[in-house]
Amino acid sequence: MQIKAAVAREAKQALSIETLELEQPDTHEILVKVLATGVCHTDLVVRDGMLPTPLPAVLGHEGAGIVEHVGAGVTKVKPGDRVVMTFNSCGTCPSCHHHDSVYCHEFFPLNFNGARLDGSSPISKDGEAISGNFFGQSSFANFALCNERNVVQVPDGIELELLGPLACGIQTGAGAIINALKVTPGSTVAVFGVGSVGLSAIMAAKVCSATTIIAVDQNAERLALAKELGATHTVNVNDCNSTEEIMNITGYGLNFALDTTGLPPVIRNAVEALAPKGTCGILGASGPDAEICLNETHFMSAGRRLMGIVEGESHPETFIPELIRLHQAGFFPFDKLVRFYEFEEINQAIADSESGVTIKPIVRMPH
Ligand code: CXF
Ligand code: ZN
Repeated sequence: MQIKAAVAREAKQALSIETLELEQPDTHEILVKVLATGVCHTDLVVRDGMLPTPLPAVLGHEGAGIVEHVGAGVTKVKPGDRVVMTFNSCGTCPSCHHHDSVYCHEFFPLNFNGARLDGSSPISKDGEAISGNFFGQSSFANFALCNERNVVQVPDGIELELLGPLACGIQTGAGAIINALKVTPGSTVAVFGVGSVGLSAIMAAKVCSATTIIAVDQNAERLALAKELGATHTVNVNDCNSTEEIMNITGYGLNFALDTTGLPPVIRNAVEALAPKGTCGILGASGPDAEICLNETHFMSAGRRLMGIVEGESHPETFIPELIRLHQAGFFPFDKLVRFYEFEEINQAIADSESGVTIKPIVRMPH
């Protein structure tokens, strides 16, 4: 079938809106009529060639829409179901068997190869190969193919167009706090970097009843929003040394730190602000050459921990509906991060995300 898609053809360049060919679903694939897709920082990292998806590619991995058609072997969803599309996983490796599909042994090939595992891409243009299947979806398009393993049904009673980012950026931040760090009531938490992932983490820390929640950033407007969403303190790194300021606020340091920047010097600051037995989570994609430098004695001698976290260690089928319930109960107002754009404005959405004007752009697809 023909689809309208935004194609990344060159690093750092605008996406071009083109008409492409999309294959019909294979046995375990699902054709989704995409209503809206969030823009995630990872889309831009891939566009710029820092992760291995070959260009040209249809990116987009926070898609929400309605099941249009399913492959012959699909039992999980049916045409008409409301769904979001999340990361893909294999279902057969030891991690998938242990219900830990975020750490699927095939996570990178399945989500970043721009093709199915057999090397085929479901997208093409007049015989030209175009990477598809990005995060098992390539949802910067009005139709996308996903898989039984990365489709998640969502309930009625909430605007479907709002829900795509729950399937990546928002579950990444909230899940890091709730599922991975398991922030405890009464604890001290700091979140370094308060973009969409960091602000989701702030809201989640409040849900977990942390008593001290510190937002660390250099953008005064975002710090103000962090306060509105649950931060008890803000630290602007333009005005002070974050470690000293966190020590002043907490007295002895952090039980939990979460770095959302992926920047090695910021990660070092986050670890330096940990209390004894404190844990720092990291989740940013900083490219293949980033290395973290820590002081060995400081890190070792007080039992401090550093933890890599992918997609908030979420089990999307239960965690996404849980986030929706929290939202409906007023405890997780993630809609405050969102601004909608029309499909023709996708490059403006990306520019506004890069400049920081918009925290979480969502692009509505044309039909
Ligand atoms: C990605 C970041 C790089 C590691 C895998 C998960 N997050 C999605 O945007
Ligand atoms: Zn993402």
